[in-house]
Amino acid sequence: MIRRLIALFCLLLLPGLAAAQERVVNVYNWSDYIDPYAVQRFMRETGIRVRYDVYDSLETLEGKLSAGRSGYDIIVPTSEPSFARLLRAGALAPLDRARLPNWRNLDARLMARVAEIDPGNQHGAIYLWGTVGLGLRLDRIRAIAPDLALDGLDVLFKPENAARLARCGIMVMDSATDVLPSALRWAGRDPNAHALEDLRAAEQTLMGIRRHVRAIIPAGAILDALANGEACVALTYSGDVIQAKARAEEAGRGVEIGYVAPRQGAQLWFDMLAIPADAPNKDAAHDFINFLLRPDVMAGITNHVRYPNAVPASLAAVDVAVREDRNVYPDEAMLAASFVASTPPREIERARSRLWSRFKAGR
Ligand code: N2P
Repeated sequence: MIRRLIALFCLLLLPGLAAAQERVVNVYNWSDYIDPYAVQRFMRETGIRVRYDVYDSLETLEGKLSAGRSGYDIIVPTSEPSFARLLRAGALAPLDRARLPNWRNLDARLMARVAEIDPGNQHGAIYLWGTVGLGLRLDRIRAIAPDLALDGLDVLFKPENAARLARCGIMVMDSATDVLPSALRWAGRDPNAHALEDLRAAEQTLMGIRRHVRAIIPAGAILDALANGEACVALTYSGDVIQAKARAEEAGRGVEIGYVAPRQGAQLWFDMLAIPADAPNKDAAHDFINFLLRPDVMAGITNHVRYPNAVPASLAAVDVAVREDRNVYPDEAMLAASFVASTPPREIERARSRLWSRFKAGR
């Protein structure tokens, strides 16, 4: 009898106790930006439950964070402008290195690049990085415009090219932050210039092709559109194109996708693992970051999402085809030609977002 009572007691009480002690980490990351197996493994190995939400533009991430109390423990902002801006606003927690033994796996040269905005790398570790460029549906473009040189942003931004390719689907990711620098560079301007005259040049570039653009949509939707053949030319993030290429190959319906990094020099970006200052589960967040910085885990992520990481020891376990793909890991010449976005002052940011609204509306 007593034993049965104890059993009943345990049955009623233990789940409650377990729930009270359950550890959780709330992750807010880009869409299509992790190996699902890594998340499963983390949960299995640590017993920490991962609640996972996604965004697909810096505008969305910053909007969520600037309202405060996002409830997230991990966010993945691009070093500039978003990470820099959040840091300046006091919205990021300093990282406790004592809880991050795998920090030593990080590439010191890459981390030095982001130390310019985060002295001593106190608030963030590079997760993945990449470029902004064009996803092209090669089979259709070859049929429509066999003579077209597919080596840079001319394919999209030269109005006569856009006109030729319009009927097979031109798309641009919906992000002023990650599109304007490439438009400025193509227009022969400093990609980080923000005099009114420069913004006007960027606007002219975008408006010049506007009527040929079928969709200005979130990067995640562009990935899908490339993979299923609906997009023919799309300005978006490198690894998203390479993921779309892999998906299209798998589907085996003859959709052939290629990535082109702008010949004039591509926008290069670094996405940072960071913890919001008001994160409710900072311990679990540190455990999650430390787990991601393991070479075997990082290799699985790069293999899955086709973005380079900042853990050199992971390379040995990265598939040769991914490691040797210059669209994933740019070579020295591509890196030398590339540029990194800076953080525009607030009033310029407003002018840029008004410009973007006009581009979206087409007037
Ligand atoms: C992932 C998007 C890559 C992040 N789908 C761009 N910083």
